[in-house]
Amino acid sequence: GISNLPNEIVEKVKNHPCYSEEAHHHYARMHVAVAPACNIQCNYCNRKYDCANESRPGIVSEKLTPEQAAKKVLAVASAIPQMSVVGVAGPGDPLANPDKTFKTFELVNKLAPGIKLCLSTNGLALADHVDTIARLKIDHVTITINMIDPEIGAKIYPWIFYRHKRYTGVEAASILSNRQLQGVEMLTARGILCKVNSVMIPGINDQHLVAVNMAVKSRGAFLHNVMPLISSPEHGTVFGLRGQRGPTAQEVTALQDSCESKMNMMRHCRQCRADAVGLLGEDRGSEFTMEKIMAMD
Ligand code: CLF
Ligand code: SF4
Repeated sequence: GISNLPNEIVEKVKNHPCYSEEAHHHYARMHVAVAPACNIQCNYCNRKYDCANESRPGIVSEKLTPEQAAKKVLAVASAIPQMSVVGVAGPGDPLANPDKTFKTFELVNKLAPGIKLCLSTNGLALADHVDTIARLKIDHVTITINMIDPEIGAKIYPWIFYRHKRYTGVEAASILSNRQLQGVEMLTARGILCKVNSVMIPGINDQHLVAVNMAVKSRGAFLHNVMPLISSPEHGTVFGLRGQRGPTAQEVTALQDSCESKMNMMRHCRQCRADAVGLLGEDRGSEFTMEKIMAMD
């Protein structure tokens, strides 16, 4: 539970449905899909799901401008009073679209003060934006970290695009890993709550995620969320991981158990869409398309 945490942290998590297991029964979140571009390639990506950008069936998210996103936030906030958090989590990487992402948060701060802001990123560009994140009072940041060993990373990430240059293989994974861990350190040094999501990929990083858990805990991450790779033919193409199986529920639980003694583990993640609206596990996004919101005026 959250009751044994310091007061300032309890204040930050008590109505955040992902950071507090208790809160997820009562508080809702919404994602606004304002961030189409990405600066890396994950082998498991198909850009429909977030905030670990999973691969599942579904329609492509409705992409919004920051102004449309703010309008949608106001419409949802008045229809769903339990909506406490607005997240930008895709469909690409929010920090590969910094102008759109931060403009959206600025507008939400102005038009709907009191709503918590949440950001999910692969971490490559994070260190460049920590000042802006702090200035806009984005109190919750999720980084998807799947490895700390670049040899393993090379099997997950075919390339990254960093400082105007494309990198591949072990070199790419090494840059990404250094940036991710630096990002965790910079956020926690500022008192910004940092959650780490990891996608569990059997035979690739499943044994390794205990080491990832220790690395992020020692750098001050608040919560670790191990999520299963979702991979089956009916879920469509998984970029670069064709034929890769996902872990069983038992395998995920066993890994969560072996990390639990060291750090808070999130066990109620529902692997949301980049435009999800509502309580975790429910998706009311189709009630709030831009077309319907415009018709509400
Ligand atoms: Fe969204 Fe992610 Fe913020 Fe939550 S989702 S950006 S931290 S407000 Fe939550 Fe959804 Fe799991 Fe993400 S259940 S996929 S952990
Ligand atoms: Fe896809 Fe996200 Fe990976 Fe980018 S960071 S390739 S959007 S899963």
